[in-house]
Amino acid sequence: MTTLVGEQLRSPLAESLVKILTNVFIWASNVATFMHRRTESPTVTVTVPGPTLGVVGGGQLGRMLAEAAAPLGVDIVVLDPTPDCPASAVADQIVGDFTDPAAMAELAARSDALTFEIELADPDLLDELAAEEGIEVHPSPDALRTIEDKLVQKRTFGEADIPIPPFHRVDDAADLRAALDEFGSVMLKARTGGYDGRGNVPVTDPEDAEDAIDAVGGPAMAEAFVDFERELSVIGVRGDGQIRTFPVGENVHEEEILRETIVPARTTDEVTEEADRVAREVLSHLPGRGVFGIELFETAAGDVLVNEVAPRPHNSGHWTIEGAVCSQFEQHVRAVLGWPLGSTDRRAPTVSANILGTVDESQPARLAGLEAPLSESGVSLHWYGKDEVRPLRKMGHLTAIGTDDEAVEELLDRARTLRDGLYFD
Ligand code: AIR
Repeated sequence: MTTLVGEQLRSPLAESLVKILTNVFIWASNVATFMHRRTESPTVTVTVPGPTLGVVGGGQLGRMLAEAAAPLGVDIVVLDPTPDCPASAVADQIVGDFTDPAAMAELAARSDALTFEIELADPDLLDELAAEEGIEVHPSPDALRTIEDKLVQKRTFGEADIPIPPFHRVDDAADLRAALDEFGSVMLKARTGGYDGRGNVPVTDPEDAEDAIDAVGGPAMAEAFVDFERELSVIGVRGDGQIRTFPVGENVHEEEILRETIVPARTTDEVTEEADRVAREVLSHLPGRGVFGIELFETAAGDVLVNEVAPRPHNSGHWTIEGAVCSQFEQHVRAVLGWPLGSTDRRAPTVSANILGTVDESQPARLAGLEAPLSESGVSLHWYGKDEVRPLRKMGHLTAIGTDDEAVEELLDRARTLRDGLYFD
């Protein structure tokens, strides 16, 4: 009987029938999978005009966000107090303070989702808009609250057993002297508001305690001075149920200001893996979707400690525009809107070099010497469009893409030489 059925099936008519039935089955299961996916996660659609992302802050980060959003069909509107802020060249701008409720309400009214590119954004106002207008805000204002106060930030990570340098709360000179007594040298940091080295004062001598307290000008925290081997950073992104990290970068700072980022970092595989692990751990304690910049110290013993975290795209991730498959700015737009994330893979060894305000006094910004970088293959210029150059202000950056044959030191030298040939006249 079995043999008979087998022989019957081998007839041409039966074989065609089996093929048809098989195809119908495959088609039906494809439809079922598709319908299942549709109910699991909504499909991404764009319209004209596209979805609008409202951004608190319209500096260079807002500008590069808008540049990345355009190809996705996403419009950007920024809120910034400076008329004609850098982002306004590529996005709509509402001129207003970050803490002005009416300006924030206008931003929410014009947007489908809200984010921020500066820690001066007000988490309470963002929470109110989320509750009253039902607008999504990413990252969560709670992540901003944790990060904007450096003492709260370090306490949160310390309680989560994330490796950090030891620290103390400092409200007055006596607290600072106690910290010096315990740690030897410290970095005194304003708890809020400081960035690009502003609000950070290194202190070793207890005699300097009063002056240091005056210099930070408010509630502070003192961190044991870390004699690090090198500084690293990881740009991480949390999307809708996904977490991705970019390859680890190595950062060169001078006077507390980032000068260059080198990818790949010149460190061991073990340290690279540990940096990625620590960064993912940090991300798991910061709610909401979006890009986070995690700055780390590598100690002489090969340990990795968290220095500082930013709840936004970060200067040390600018290399990803040319150097990675999907940049930190595009990832941020995708993440905030709940869209699938892009690949964080590196395309090539990459160095980014900041163009800082190499002037003694503020003056109208006019950058000269651009012939060389513009003539060089694999080098890109990003000018932020700030009309005034101030001492050490971030005015733009150069990115140099290399090949796996070229030592990253040579790429770094090339980027530095091109950047150092630029001047404000
Ligand atoms: N920024 C925000 N936090 C740290 C940095 N660097 C970026 C944001 C912000 C801009 O710097 O894009 O809007 C402000 O730059 P400036 O030079 O006007 O202080």
